[in-house]
Amino acid sequence: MQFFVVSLLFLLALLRLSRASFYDNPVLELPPVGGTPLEELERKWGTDFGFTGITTYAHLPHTRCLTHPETLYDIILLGIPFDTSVSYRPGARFGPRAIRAASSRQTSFRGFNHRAGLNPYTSWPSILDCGDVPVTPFDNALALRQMSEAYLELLSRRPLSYDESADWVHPRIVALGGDHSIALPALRALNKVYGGAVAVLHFDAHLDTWHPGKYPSAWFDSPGSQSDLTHGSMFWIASQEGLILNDTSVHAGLRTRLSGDDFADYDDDTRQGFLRIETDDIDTLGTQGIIDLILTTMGTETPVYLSVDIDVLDPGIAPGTGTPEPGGWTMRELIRILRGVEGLNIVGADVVEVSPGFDDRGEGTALAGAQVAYEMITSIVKGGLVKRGLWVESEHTRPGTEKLGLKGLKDKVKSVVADVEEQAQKVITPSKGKDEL
Ligand SMILES: [Mn+2]
Repeated sequence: MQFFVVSLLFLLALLRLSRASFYDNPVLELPPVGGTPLEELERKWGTDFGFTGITTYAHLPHTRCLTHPETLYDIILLGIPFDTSVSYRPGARFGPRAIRAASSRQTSFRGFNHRAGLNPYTSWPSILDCGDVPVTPFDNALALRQMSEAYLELLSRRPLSYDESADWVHPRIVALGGDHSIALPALRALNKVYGGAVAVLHFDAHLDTWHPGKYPSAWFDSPGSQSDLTHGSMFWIASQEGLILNDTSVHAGLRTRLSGDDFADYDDDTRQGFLRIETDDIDTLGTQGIIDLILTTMGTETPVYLSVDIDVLDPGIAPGTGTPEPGGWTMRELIRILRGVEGLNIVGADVVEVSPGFDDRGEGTALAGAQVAYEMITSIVKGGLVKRGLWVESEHTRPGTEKLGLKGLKDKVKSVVADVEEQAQKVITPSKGKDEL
């Protein structure tokens, strides 16, 4: 009997030991965790892998905000699946769900943006995915009314982190298009809430400031009709309505063909007050030159609507879009420029024209769209920290990667070259001449 008890105890001890760690390595032991049963459930099952869960943008919590005014927020993702004013390939109505799916590998526990030095999802604001505005595909006049009303409704709500001294009196909406004409209802709502025109920073291969009559048509005889609204005319309409500041707005990444035999489209665009940065300018100015040009034109105080048409990228990178134009920027260049202008006062943003039916099988275009939204959210969150005086640059810089400046960079290159030469010298200098062997 005694032997039996001792054996049992020994067995139990063995079992206990064998449970200690999968790797039998005490360092990997997790500390004991206390808490309520609810906390225990959350601890066990509360996180997702990239591929699990109901699809929201970056696994953010979802509320159908339009019908739940009691849910407060600071920044929201809002799908606007409207695509019935495109001039070529339709399909951007599926953009929001494609961007959400492509954002799956973004999670709050691995959301640290190393380029910006912060994790937007664990920082100060409440960020929600508010789902889509249910827009009619049958009637563009009605759709425009629906989009304008929805945008205004959500923008008018008091933000959760309301703070007048930090200029945080309205929430920020990052809209997922949809075709580019969704920028018109956004601008109408922003003008109402901010009490005046805003500047537009517009990344696009195309101008989108075209007069509706620039599409030659014998049928164009009634200005102000529903057919005026296209994804190439919405900024013209917005300019006519006085929604866009006409001395501080910028196009970036232009490479569209122009109407007719001359630069008349550019002249029209100039009258609407846009500075034009063409795709090719990156070769002469570099990304930093483009960043400087944008910041000099727009400043850091002017309220800015940041609008990114995914066709600003090269169609080799982002083929899933309505009106592709060869010869565009790379995603790396776009990220660099977006990060460079993070100091702008962004009051609203969109990423549009992702049309997943034309995307590659690796969902490259949707991935680019998801990344653009992530960079936008990062900039808005960071801007909020700066406005609150909570951003200390040195605390957010990875040790060893402080900005070197041009001289520092040259010195670093020189020292690397010297090292390589020294190593090479060792390799190619034989200890004995061939003849001596
Ligand atoms: Mn566009």
